[in-house]
Amino acid sequence: MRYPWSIYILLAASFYCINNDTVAQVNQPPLMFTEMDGVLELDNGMEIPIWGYGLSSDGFITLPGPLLEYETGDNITISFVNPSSESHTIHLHGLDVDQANDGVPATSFLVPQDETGSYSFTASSPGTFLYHCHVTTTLHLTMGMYGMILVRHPGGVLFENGPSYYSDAPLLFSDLEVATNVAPVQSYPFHDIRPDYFMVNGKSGSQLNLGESILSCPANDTIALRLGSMAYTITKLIFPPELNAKCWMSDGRPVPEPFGVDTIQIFPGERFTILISPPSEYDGEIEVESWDMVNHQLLHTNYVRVRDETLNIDEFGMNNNNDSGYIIYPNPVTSTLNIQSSDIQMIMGWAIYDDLGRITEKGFNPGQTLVLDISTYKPGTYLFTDSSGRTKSFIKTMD
Ligand SMILES: [Cu+2]
Repeated sequence: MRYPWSIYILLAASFYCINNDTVAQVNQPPLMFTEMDGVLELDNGMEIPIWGYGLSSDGFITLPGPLLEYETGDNITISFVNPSSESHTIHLHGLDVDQANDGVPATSFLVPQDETGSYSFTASSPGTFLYHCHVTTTLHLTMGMYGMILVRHPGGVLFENGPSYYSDAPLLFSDLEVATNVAPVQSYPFHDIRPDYFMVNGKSGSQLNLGESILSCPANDTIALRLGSMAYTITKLIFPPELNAKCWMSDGRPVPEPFGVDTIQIFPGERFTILISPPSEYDGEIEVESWDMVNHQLLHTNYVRVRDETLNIDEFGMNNNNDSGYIIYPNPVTSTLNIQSSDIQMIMGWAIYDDLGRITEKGFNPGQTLVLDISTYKPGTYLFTDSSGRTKSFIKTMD
């Protein structure tokens, strides 16, 4: 049913008035902010508008939003400021929060332009959770307003009487309709979203085959896949048998008896924790299929690459001279590293990997130069890489 705009404005205004007292002003800088002026680079190089969340300390929004990590027993307040021109919320999906703090406009509160809202709750159970904006939800979701929350026991323990593992790999599946992002206001009615772009952690296709998207651990060690879906489609994962995939948690809670899986379907809003153990010399892929929920048609397949960590060194060609796109000096370096794009392309998202393929440091730099203090790095060979795949290796030495 179509309503005139004025009805929406009236409804929004009434929610705000009723709950005005719960829109708290906080003294410290808010943890998060939201903006509607972001840009997502698609796999084909096209740039489309996104809305989203970012950390106030970073000053930029990302898709997905920042990964939030807590420990059980933490008394958490997520405060967020909204300088954007529309009202937004943060709905804490799957967490044990009371109604006033759950970010659903009708029962909680809206955060209008230039207001700060805060959501308080205690993290009660370890698990994988999601957050997203709950205002005109289909539209604000396709625009990119979501992220993942990981909760562990104190000390970083996920399973109190269960297995330990090498690292967490958060994988947030989502999709969008390009035409809606390009012209969000005209996409009326908002619920009619037909996704045509499919992402894992905001990346798709060849973007997933770059450094930080590849999941690595030592051979026969274990990675905990923290899976969650913010998609409009059904996400179907197909695990190669060599990975010995085992499901340990569903919807943020342990399953009664962990079970082996070769495929798993994740519906919108669902979460799973699946442990995988790549054998020695393993280099393969988990297939991520996106299925239309109405027509049951396969719309897209992405691949998440999993690799024995020791293979990363060869992959990066650390000792070869095939770097491209950057001038780095001095090299070798002891403390101050100057990084300069060798053409007009800006650096944007960047990461530095050590010789085991682990991320040492990462950031976002919308400029052509970057100066880093790397005095605390251990001596060794490192690789600087950016989100468009340009790389440059350098050697860190002692003073
Ligand atoms: Cu929103």
